[in-house]
Amino acid sequence: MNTNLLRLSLSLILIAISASFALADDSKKTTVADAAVTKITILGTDQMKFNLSEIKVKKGAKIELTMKHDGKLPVNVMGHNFVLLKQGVDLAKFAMEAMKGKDSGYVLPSQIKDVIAKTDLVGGGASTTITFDAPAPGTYDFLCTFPGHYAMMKGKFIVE
Ligand SMILES: [Cu+2]
Repeated sequence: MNTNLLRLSLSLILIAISASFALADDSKKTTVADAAVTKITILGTDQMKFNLSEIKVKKGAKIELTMKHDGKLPVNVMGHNFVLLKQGVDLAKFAMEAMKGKDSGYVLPSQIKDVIAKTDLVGGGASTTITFDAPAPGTYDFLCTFPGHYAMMKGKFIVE
């Protein structure tokens, strides 16, 4: 191995070690792991809309996604969730089938195989957070599966 390269990697390791000590002293308790987490907040409204139609993340990202219902209507009237589908899954077909899943947050147990990540259903004022690993680079569909919402509440989740 090239000696200069070796020296360079050794100094990088030392820098990384000192950095983690520095962070450990931080009263805000920031950790190296947290810094690598991509935090996303998506809002759902009483007007049956998401505030985002596109979400972009880097490949390999650890994602912490918060689904927040920014409205006032109760969950049984205007519930929202965030469901990220695997590639090749037909969004409309999935949504039609999901309508039968009232008792399981409008995603049937048999549909879990088509899902990368999903949140619980939330009503006005509530929020819920999930964590998951970014899937392979590509474009994915996300939607809200509350009956009738998918036509308005859907978007693209892009891993770069
Ligand atoms: Cu919805």
